[in-house]
Amino acid sequence: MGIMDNIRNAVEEGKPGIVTRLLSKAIDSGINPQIILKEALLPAMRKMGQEYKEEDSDVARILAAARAMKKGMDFLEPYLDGSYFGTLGKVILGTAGGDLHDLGKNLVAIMFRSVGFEVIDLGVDVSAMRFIKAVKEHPDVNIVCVSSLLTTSMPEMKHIVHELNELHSRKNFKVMVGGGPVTEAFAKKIGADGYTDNAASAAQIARKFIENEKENK
Ligand code: B12
Repeated sequence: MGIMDNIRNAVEEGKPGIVTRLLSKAIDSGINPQIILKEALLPAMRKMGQEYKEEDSDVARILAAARAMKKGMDFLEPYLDGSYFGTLGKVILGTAGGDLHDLGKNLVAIMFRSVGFEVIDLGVDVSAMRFIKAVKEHPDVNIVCVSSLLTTSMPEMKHIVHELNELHSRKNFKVMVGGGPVTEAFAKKIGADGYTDNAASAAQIARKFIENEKENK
């Protein structure tokens, strides 16, 4: 097995120490950090996103893998070409008020960063007021993303999107929503522009939004 497989396995098995040691070895042996990201960390992430949606998934295992993934990204990020980050646009992201689930949101952040967005992560349990404040602080924001994993935080998601839709600057950015109980129909109903059920396609849709905007200018 090659070093890429080993990195992938160490992430999936939730071993942050081994992940950083292997990443350091890969960098030292001259492998392009972009390749490491695409061939080791992102496939591991994709697998996490799919596998851990199963209802009987083991929470301890999910948390360990997510921690190892985060350690790996933190280690790799300084080696990735700085000019690559934040060139596509700016994203504000958070989990809706009352909801503390952040693994899916964190994967969404990683995917957005990996395609070239700058991501401002507001964290979990984010109120409509904080979303609005962040949008005002970043008038150049292109996309606002709201995550919800609980049926009980979906009304809060609705409220957040409603408040965002009231802003004068609303035409300048898109709103995307996602997370376990969220559906395309719900997204439409509450007035969001986009929904997907996984982080990889979320980043692709976001990229399309930006490309379409540039074409229309
Ligand atoms: C891990 C977990 C936890 C962890 C969270 C740790 C953390 N740091 O996030 C802990 C143990 C803390 C937890 C707590 C609770 N949990 Co919980 N939890 C889960 C579990 C097992 C996995 C969720 C997860 O992380 N999945 C992995 C990620 C990668 O998937 P994801 O979040 O769906 O994200 C993907 C997509 O949805 C999408 N996506 C996500 N966000 C966004 C946003 C945008 C904009 C887009 C486009 C896409 C997108 O991309 C992601 C990657 O592909 C689920 C069950 C399950 N299998 O889903 C229950 C689950 C979500 N929890 C549940 C519950 C009830 C709770 C608690 C209330 C339990 C309790 N009684 O204490 C508390 C709530 C605490 C709170 N206030 O938030 C229920 C929710 C039921 C419901 N319908 O509301 C579930 C479904 C379990 C169940 N079957 O009952 N939980």
